[in-house]
Amino acid sequence: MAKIAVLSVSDKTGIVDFARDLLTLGYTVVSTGGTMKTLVAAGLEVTAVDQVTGFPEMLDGRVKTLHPRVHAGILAKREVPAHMTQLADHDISPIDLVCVNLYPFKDTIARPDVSEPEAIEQIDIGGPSMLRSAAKNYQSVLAVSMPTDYDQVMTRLQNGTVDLSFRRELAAKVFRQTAAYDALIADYLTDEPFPEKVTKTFEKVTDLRYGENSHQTAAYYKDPIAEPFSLAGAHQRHGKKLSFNNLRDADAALRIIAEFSAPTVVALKHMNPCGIGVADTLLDAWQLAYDADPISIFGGIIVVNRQVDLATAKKMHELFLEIIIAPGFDDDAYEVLAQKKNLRLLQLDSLALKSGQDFVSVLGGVLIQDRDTQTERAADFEVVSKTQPTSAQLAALQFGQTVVKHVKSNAIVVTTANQTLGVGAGQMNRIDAVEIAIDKAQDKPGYETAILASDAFFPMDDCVAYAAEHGIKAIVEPGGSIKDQASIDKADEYGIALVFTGVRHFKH
Ligand code: 93A
Repeated sequence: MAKIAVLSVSDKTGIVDFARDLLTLGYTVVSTGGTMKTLVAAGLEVTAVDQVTGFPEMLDGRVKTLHPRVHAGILAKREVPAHMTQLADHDISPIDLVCVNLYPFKDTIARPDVSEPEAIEQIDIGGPSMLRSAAKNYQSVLAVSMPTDYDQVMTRLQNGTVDLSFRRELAAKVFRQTAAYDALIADYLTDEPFPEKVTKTFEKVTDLRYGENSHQTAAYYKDPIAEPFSLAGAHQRHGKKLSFNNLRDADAALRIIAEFSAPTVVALKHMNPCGIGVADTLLDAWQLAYDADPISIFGGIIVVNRQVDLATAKKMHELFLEIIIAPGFDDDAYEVLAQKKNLRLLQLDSLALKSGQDFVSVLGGVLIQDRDTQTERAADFEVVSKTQPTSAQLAALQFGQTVVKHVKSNAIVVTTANQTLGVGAGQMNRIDAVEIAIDKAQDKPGYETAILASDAFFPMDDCVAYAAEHGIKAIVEPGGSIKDQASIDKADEYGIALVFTGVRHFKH
């Protein structure tokens, strides 16, 4: 008896060749409407599925293959005589291979104008059912669920090297795929951002050389509907493959650049900005970001929000850098930068951070929270000191406030209106962060106009006192401490400006 293959695919890529090879191997090919049309048009001999079921396709194609003649043919255990007898009693032929790819639900919901009824119509029921039946019975039935697998499946069929482990691998692929398919549908139909059970799944982008350290294996996965403004949306133009730490750093840097519209350069190391410059030209912004901390920028991750020009590229080329991310590179700038074999050049068209959720792994689970896309502007500030900030100071306070939310807590930054001068990151107490930021800043040009920004309130008046004693004239912090008054009194004692934002921006 000829072996039977059921072919029912939405994505017709490669299906004609695959079917032709199956026919050559002696298979009977059974197919559904559109797939059959494609195969017949290519001159292949195909049996319509309704000839097998004895039942017409109905309900606009909603019921095509959902029939015991199909599913019993797939699910019968060949080694169980009673199963085979029952098939024979009902004149059902066993099915040996199922090749299905599903209605394109993901592509459908990615269309901005799609209506819910249109999306619902693209929920495949019969396809996953056949695949799951085949995968459950993988010992006897080959479950082929991806066009990228056709070649390997065919080669193995031709060589007679379809072994159990390969069958099992294909079965696992099916269940992974149908699980992800259903998760996407569940997410599409869910309005609350935090449902009872999180159904989100991720797609593998690539294995990584290693994780945070060389003894840790790692891989990179992306959201199936990845945002354009994300590393998954970036195009790597040059250089070594991104590492685990590169990806995390680049992600942190992207979140910062999204805050700025004027030409900006963000230099980042170990998830914290080490230099940020904003200017009228990218070259000037580069110089500010570089001067902010010429030591830390070595081996840094750079993100800019303008096409990289030759002059800026030449400056960048003088340094060892890990990554440069930009919306584009002038041809001559690219040539200069690409001279370094390992330097990773990434192009990202969109630089707008959308709201969404961020995931953090903890032992035994994940934490999910809304992304911190809120940024306070000078208009949101409440001046609590007797001394009013000048308009120049207000601009600097706004810049510092924008930057400090991207620094690991406890975080303090000392900045001008367009340049970071000192970054105190990740300290276990706030006064240490203040001391580090001021220590790094105080010998730099521009310090005399610098302000200090804090990601969370001052628990005591020591931070204000230390800053004032070291020449800082204006400070921005959220406020909200029971000892706020002590900090306000200290500011008044020194005659400096203190403003509250009312919003804390911890970054743990
Ligand atoms: O509408 S369905 O859920 N009902 C079915 O019985 C069924 N059988 C196969 N979708 C069904 N399929 C799907 O049709 C397959 O998964 C495949 O994506 C598609 C192929 O249809 P056609 O051959 O008509 O292009």
